[in-house]
Amino acid sequence: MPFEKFLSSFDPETGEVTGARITKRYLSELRGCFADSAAYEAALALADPLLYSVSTVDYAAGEGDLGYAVGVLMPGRIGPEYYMTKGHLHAWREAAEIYIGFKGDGVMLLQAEANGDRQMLPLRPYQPIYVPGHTAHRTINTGTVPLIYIAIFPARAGHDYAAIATKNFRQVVIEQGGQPVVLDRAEWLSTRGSR
Ligand code: PAN
Ligand code: ZN
Repeated sequence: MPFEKFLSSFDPETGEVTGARITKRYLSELRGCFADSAAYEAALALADPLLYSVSTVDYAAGEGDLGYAVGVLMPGRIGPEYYMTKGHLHAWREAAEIYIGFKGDGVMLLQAEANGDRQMLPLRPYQPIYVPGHTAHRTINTGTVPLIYIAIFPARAGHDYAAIATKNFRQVVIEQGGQPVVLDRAEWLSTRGSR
């Protein structure tokens, strides 16, 4: 059975992946991600909830190899801003990635490193999102149940969190009147500041 090890399985209802490496991210690890830093510190003073877990399956780490991860991102908000992943560029910038939603309502923010081109796209079943290389990406749960998705990437992709953490994503996704809206981060912050 030479290829048996290449069969894996996950539960799209819970995001559980048999035999996977699990990374858990708590609110305290997302300092600087949420635009409203006062709301962030106030929430963290009360509790440090689990925001998401990522189960990664890698087979080999050579050039040409692939891996995948199943993410479970909890519903919730900091102020009006929905729970999100840290977001990153790939350490190997050329590496692209494909995301597919399984369950829940979410979006992704994509932002090109070179010129700041940016867009919010829905993360849904049957609508794979291709994240090209050199593109920062962040996942956001805009719904009321855990958002479950798969990401398939070159094994060599790696994560560079620092580059986008410094510049930050230029867009924020916030709840307004029960609906998610995407706004320019700087403009939104200046509107709130002038209240
Ligand atoms: C995904 C992400 C996962 C968690 O596997 O790593 O959604 O997001 P952060 O890594 O930004 O915390 C992926 O994009 N891998 O390349
Ligand atoms: Zn990625």
